[in-house]
Amino acid sequence: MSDVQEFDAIVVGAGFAGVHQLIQFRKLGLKVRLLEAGGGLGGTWYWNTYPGARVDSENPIYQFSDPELYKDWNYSVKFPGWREIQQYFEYVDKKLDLSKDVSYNSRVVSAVWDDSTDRWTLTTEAGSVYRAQWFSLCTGIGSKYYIPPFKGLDSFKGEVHHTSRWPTDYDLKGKKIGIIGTGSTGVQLIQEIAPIAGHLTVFQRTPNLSLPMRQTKLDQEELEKVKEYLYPIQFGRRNQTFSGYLHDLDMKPTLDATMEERTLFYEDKWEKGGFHFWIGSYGDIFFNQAANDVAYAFWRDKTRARINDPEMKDKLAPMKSPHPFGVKRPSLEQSYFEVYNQPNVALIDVNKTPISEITANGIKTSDGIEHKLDVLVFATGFDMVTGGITSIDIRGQDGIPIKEKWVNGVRTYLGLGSATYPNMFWIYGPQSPAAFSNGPSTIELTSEWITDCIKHCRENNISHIVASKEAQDAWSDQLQQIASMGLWLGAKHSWYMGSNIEGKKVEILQFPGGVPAFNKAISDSVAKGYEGWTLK
Ligand code: N01
Repeated sequence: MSDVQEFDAIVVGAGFAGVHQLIQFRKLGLKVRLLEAGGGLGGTWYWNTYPGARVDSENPIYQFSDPELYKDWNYSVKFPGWREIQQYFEYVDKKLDLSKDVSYNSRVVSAVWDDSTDRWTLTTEAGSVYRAQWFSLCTGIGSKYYIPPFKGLDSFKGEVHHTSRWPTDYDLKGKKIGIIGTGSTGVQLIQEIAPIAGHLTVFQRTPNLSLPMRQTKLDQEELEKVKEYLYPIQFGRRNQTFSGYLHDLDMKPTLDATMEERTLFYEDKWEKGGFHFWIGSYGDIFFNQAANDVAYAFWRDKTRARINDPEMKDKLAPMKSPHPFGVKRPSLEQSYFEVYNQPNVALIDVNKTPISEITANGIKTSDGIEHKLDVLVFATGFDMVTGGITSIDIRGQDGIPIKEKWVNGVRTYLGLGSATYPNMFWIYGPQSPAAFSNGPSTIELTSEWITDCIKHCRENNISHIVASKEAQDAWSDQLQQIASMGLWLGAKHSWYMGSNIEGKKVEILQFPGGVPAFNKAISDSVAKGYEGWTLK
């Protein structure tokens, strides 16, 4: 065994969450090490560099809220792409000299708790060993990529890529490309490469109810003029809106609005773009199927008008919604639906003609057709929300790996930690608002909670804190109840319910009650003397 390196706190993962924890822990005076599997900062934005990868949160809220950081930084566009977000992380790194506390290319494979010393021991793939009292999992919701076990997977003779492991400087011009998957990743990639592909065949299982992004360039001079007074207000607003964005739900019931009012309201949201038509729209879309149907009909009619071929209209924007609108975070698109009007783009509905096998030359569907390809792209997503945590062998007080504990369902307290795993927290993970919210909003909120908790423990001679089983059961059950009061369970054929991964328990994985309710729950626990936690 190599020498053990001792720290107060270990953070795993260097995306927004991990970087925020590193900054916070340093401020608290902790000796901290951040372990990152990749070769740089950025998390999602380090790994996801496929053409068109771009965030769906609009400026300024996709950055840290610290004025010291935003005063010298502006994005060039409202919704920045992966390269610019990587540059943002490089800027933050340089400004705060972060990398000296980061071990790159260090994938953590195990974490074991010792009750006698109140310490975690973490081991990396390369065999390095770290020990610390506090352990913060910042592994994100989409770090473990997924390729479905198609028959003949290894027989394809062309190039195969999963979108989250994209090769650098890769030229797809003129190639015959097949893409499986039309989630947010598929949408972004498809609209980007359709214009340059020789031929593009898209294999779709669920139509993507994607909204117009309405990208714009940002006026840099204007930003400089407003940021000093406007940004603090905008960042302050994040914990007050349902999803941690600047716009919020309108709680007037959809069907109480007259047809005229509703049309004007919808048109306004539609023209604003981004998530205005989702979390800036009527709030009852999440609870009332009739209201949801009206929103879907508006989306469908707008979308069908952009597609020429009647069959294509039915595949991409069917008359009946494939799932309640908005219970999955919508993707934002720029030209996604128009690319299907191009003669070089084909769309295969795999519900009608499932993929029967991958062959040496391409993909064979159940109608016997072999779709010949040079390149096969898997935009098939991830073992979402839990995968980053369960892929580490984490053993707590009873020595049972967390992966085993969660086989019959995820159990957490406040989406922050789990019973029998003391001094271990996570950010933007299971049973937190995660993808139902703007990343940095929930991340900063949770990261500050964890930091304050550690500060409290240190000031009060408490060496360990762990969620009680009763509190955990209450939170996990309440979360499923909230979900069943609304329409969220209608996303049952997707990662939102864990059903994209064979054998994974089908249940809602994230807290759907909104950022203010989440904030209230985690704050109330503190106000009541860390109710639901055992402190020793
Ligand atoms: O992954 P996904 P993703 N046969 O799981 C299909 C974030 N993100 O990488 O929908 C055929 O959503 C699957 O079909 P279905 C964002 O939170 C954000 O796109 O399960 N198809 C689906 O179409 C997002 O939600 C941005 O029926 C199969 C696709 O593959 C999350 O990451 C950009 C299949 C997978 O879609 C994941 O997005 C990108 C099979 N056997 C990602 N198995 C931003 O804009 C799966 N599919 C910020």
